[in-house]
Amino acid sequence: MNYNRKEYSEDELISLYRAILKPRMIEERMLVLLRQGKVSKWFSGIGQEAISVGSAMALEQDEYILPLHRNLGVFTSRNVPLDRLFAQFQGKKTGFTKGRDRSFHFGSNEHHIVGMISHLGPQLAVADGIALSDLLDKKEKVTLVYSGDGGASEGDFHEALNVAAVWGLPVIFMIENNGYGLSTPSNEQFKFKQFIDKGPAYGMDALQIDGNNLLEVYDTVRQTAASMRKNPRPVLIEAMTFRMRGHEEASGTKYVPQELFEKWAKKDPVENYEKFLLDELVLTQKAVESIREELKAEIEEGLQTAFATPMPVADRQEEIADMYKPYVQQPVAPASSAKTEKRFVDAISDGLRQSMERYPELVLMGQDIAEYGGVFKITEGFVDKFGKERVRNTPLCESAILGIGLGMSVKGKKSMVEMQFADFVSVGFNQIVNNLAKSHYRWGQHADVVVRMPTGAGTAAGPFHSQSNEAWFFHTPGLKVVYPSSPYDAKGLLNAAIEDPNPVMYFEHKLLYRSISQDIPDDYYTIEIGKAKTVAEGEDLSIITYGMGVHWAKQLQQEMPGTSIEILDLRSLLPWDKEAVRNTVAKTGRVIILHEDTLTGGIGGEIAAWIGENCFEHLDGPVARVASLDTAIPFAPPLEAEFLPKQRLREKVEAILAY
Ligand SMILES: Cc1ncc(C[n+]2csc(CCOP(=O)(O)OP(=O)(O)O)c2C)c(N)n1
Repeated sequence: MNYNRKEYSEDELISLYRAILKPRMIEERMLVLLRQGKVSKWFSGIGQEAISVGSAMALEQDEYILPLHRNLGVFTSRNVPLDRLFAQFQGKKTGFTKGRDRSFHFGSNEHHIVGMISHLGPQLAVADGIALSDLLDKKEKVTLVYSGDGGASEGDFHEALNVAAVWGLPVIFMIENNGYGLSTPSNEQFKFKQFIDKGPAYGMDALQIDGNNLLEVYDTVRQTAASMRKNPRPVLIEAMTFRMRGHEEASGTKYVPQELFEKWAKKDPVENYEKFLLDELVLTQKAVESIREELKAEIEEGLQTAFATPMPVADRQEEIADMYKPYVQQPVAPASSAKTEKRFVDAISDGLRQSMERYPELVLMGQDIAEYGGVFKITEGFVDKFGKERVRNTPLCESAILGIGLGMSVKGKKSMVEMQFADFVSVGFNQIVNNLAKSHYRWGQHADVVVRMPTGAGTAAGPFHSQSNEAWFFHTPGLKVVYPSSPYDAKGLLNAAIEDPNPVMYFEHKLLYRSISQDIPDDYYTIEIGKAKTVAEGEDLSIITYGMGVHWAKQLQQEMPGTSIEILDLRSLLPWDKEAVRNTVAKTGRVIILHEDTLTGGIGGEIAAWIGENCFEHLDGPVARVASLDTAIPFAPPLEAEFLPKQRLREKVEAILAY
């Protein structure tokens, strides 16, 4: 192996040696512990350490790194204390996730590391978000993120690289090409020859390096990062390497030809570097021994501390509370009584504009939201007022943009991501339910992201522009879900959602945009998330609903003047207002839960179950649900009308009243 020491001092060369030896020695110890049954799972990076170590050592300490499952060397190079690292591997509370996630699935802002989720690819866009924040704040920083050759097949890889290229984000995409994704060799994973061919296709520079040559990795990343700080842009680096052990220790290596091990053993990154330093007389055998002794003592001490720490004791309250960043909303009242009549769509726009004024750190991202103003014109004129940096047109990369939102939260920013239609959130689903929703619980990093979604049917827009998909998110702890039904609530809840540091899914019904209007305060105000509103008082029966359901219920109320119907608008679905539900059930004793979403697995099921469990003594009849048919949403208006629950509401009301 050819090492070029260039102008690097002996101290630098030796510190690199210590840095690469440490993860190797930890791993060797881990393999012993694994055989003894003291560690449950281990993803080995043996043979690939030069990439983690060389690249991590090349960056400035406060530049973020987003490692994967073979990047132990990133954590050790950033001097993560070994007792905490081992406690993390053992599920101890003194680790980085309070025992809630395993192995390398954690981040530490103190060390400027954001760890992976199991899905691999989502990590890449989070790096984009961190880099975007730095770019907006004019900090001359780079962000480094890793991908395996297998993980690079995921759509997330394409989206993250594409957005980074279009937005000129200073991200180093380090591809560790070790020839296998679990047991699948490269030729069954992708057809192209090498990853550097992909860089120019995205419009970014790409370099290929010997990933086993510590100095080559270090020097390349140093130089690349220096140039990127001055001239922000993404760069793809393909590091050629080999995984000397199985995918994880239990899975074996039978599928890998023996010759490959023999070939790559000769290129061992630790042994070769050590030999180089000995040959160059930078190190003596004695110095090697003493460094090894020192590291061994550090590792043993860390292990002892971690093993001596007891397993966590579950505290139910803490477990539930930690799903969210602690935050007590203080509802803001409008500063004056001035009001103007606004349509639903204008109320949303008004709230968004005032939140932009209030939070300079808020960035809007969505397709066609800049000069074009969004397909529903909610951000019309925003570019002139706030500039293109804060009102960002995005490529059709929903998943990446949501991941970017998380990355921006790491840097203390707020983001609002507009889905062009709620239906399209499905392509960003993973980022929402696995990354944004779970991040605070896992390692204490909140996701300060609002996802706005034009939702609902009634416009003859067919199966993919009409869906009600709030139940997908209702079922996901860590998210908040709000769904206003009036211009007043739309503005107040949007402001509240943006203020809240947690991820909030904000549903806005398209059919309401231009069909309803109301006098609403001109000033900024917020409405408490989690509080329902009684929109009509009644005695005979309660309709618990939200969104368009509120309007259907109101219409029915007018059509049945002899019946006293109470209408409770939930407004927030997660959390939902159990107290208000209890009160209305206690008052009328007869309940219908109405929603536009399809019946099975809808929110009505949960609320009905809760009422059955908690308000049984108040009930004078069965808890009924009225919802859309369990089908996709049809296009033709007569079919759509049959799909929607509106026409079935009266019949159900009469049945429950007659019970
Ligand atoms: C979305 C998803 N699919 C599958 C897996 C299972 N899995 C974990 S690692 C891995 C192989 C990854 O290969 P590569 O990206 O080349 O990284 P390497 O393990 O070689 O370092 C697979 C299939 C996963 N974690 N996430």
